Amino acid sequence: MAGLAGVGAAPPGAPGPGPAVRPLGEVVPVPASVRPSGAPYTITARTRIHVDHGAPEVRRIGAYLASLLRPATGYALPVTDDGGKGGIRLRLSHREKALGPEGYRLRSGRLGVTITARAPAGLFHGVQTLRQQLPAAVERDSRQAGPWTVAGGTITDVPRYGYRGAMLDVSRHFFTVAQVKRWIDQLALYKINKLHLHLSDDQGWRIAIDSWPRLAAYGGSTQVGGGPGGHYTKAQYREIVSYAASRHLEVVPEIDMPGHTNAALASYAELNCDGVAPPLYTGTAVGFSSLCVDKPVTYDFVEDVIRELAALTPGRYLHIGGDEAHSTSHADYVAFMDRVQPVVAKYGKTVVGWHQLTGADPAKGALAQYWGLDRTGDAEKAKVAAAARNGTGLILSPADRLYLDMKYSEKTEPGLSWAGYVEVRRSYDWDPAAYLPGVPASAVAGVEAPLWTETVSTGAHIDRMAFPRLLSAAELGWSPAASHGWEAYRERLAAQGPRLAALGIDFHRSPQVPWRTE
Ligand code: TNX
Repeated sequence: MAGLAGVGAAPPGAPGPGPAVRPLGEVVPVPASVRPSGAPYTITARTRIHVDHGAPEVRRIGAYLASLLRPATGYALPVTDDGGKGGIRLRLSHREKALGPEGYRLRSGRLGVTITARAPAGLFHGVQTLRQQLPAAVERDSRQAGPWTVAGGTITDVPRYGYRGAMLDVSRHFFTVAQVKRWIDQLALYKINKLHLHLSDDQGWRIAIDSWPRLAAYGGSTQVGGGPGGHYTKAQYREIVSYAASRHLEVVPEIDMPGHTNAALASYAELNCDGVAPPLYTGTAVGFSSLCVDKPVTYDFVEDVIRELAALTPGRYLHIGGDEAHSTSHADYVAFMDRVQPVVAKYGKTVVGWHQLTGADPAKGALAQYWGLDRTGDAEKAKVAAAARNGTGLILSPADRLYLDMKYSEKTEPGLSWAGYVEVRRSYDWDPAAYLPGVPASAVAGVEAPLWTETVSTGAHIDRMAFPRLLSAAELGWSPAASHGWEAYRERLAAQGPRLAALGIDFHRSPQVPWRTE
């Protein structure tokens, strides 16, 4: 990429007024086009944030930007729509068709920085780029020394894929609303736009369902290892959804079925084929539970859950799981999916399922989430590819690339290793468009990095497992294929180290990355 060679860089260790100016485009994910030119812009005590007149979404993004910059700069940074030149400007322009729903242009020069987008999400992503152009100290929550300088030039940026997701499994271990909000803020910094929440599994049911109250009250009362578990009330869940929306993320809720359902089966005896409720489960085995595919009550249950969840979901997708249904016969699995997918459509949502769904008949418009490995057999890959050629979109989450719960190496904790060890280079160095043979590029909706939590039980664990591998998923999902290259990536990643540290994220200091200090 042009222009990354040390714009304004001071010699290492040189005394100076403050941190060197970060070269334009030294951000993750790398922008589609970077043209350094002209003088830089320095944010000062007099800087104002100008937003379009009469555009509440733009004003909200302006206020969000101000709240990011105020603590460390100590500046007032008023947000204003009363005109005036210079400073930071956020503007929507419906004529900028090429920027699409998420793209933006950032122009920086002596007098100011202007971010232009066609839609609010683009402005929000442009704000993340502006943030990353500033010194890492801007992330600290107390006043720091400046200067707060942004290199001069123009970035024009649009995402490669519309689906750029991260998953949090709140079932194996429960995480609080505050922990989920922190996760959302971390995802937003890297332009992730989907938050997939794995809300139910054998070990816990985490969302209140009014028509089946024991699901959360009893089915949510424990977790892996036997802790107290927990669940979200509907009000708490709405709070998560609206916080995500404020960060331009769409929540994709998952109720995993027909397998991974012990928490539900334990809560209601009638859901079991033999009418006997099993005990709650706090281990980590998979594949032992199944809803009773022949019982009418199963479909009352499924419809009630989908109806209530759809009502909590402004987003387009509802994930119905469908993985590892080892205790369901193939015929039952197909019959179950044939009945359940239309219910999702009835409540206005689009089906997402784990890629085993391609072994049944995916509904029109459904997305299948591939979680196989490089070494997954050709027959299974071919089944997924055939579905893709038939119109099923794919979300790629190869377990030996993007599973954030895999250990980095033999020596790192926590984590599993059934898909192998996944160091940073492995998570980054592959191409979603070429990953599965026989899949048309247009069938790839995007990528997602799932964080399963059998071994992940604290906020510090989340930080260490997701960072820095989450950034691989972010860059694979956003940046153009032509920009892909490990050597340049690891330098840009290295520059994120001080930022992550300033955010209080205790990330994995991978030996593959020449981490910088600032
Ligand atoms: C496989 S991926 C699972 C999960 C586990 C995960 C652990 C998938 C759809 N199923 O149930 O938590 O591996 O890595």
